[in-house]
Amino acid sequence: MALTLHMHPLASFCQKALIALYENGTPFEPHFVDLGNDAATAQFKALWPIGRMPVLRDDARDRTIAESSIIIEYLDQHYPSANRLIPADPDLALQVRFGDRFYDFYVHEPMQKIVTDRLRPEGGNDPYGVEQARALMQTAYGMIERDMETRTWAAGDAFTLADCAAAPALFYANKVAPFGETHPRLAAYFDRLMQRPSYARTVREAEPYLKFFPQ
Ligand SMILES: N[C@@H](CCC(=O)N[C@@H](CS)C(=O)NCC(=O)O)C(=O)O
Repeated sequence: MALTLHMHPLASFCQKALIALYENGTPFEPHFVDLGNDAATAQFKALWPIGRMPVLRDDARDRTIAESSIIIEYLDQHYPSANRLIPADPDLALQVRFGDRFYDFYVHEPMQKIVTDRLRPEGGNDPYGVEQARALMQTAYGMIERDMETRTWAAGDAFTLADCAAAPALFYANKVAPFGETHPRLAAYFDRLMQRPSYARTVREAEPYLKFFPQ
């Protein structure tokens, strides 16, 4: 198998890459990384010293690709399929890349801040940072609510890279800052994401591990 995805099914940024792979039925080997295991962590860091998942290894082209957005761009360039996740039209592509950045920076990262704060050792919490993250996420929710008045997917009528970014970000954001009661159009968009076969499969595969999510 040419492509190996170093990942964990529970990890939200890994889910983002998985959605892209499943959208296009791209053959790949999943390699689970257990960051709780020192040997596995050392092996992973030999591949990508930053130590954050996902990482795609392409043996056929002898390339190691990190960062979920770049992995999806790479797949779109070198393993393209029917569902292009980045449109050919440059203006549309810019809109899609903007959506990807928006969900990563203003939903996904604040969600991670809230979740990882729960895992910090006693005395190491950052309540002010968490409060800021919550405020940022609420602003993002409001913007999505407004955008979803006229859109089916994050960047328009087609499912794209921006939706790959949105789905896991919103899945976990909804657990730490639920939006179902307050943002109906965002909630309807999230339902569409949950019903998308590529994401439904990703969530199914994460289910055995969801008990490890810090509630
Ligand atoms: N910007 C990176 C973020 C990757 C990331 O934060 N991955 C998390 C899992 S969702 C991780 O590996 N965390 C482990 C750690 O921080 O030690 C991307 O888009 O791939």
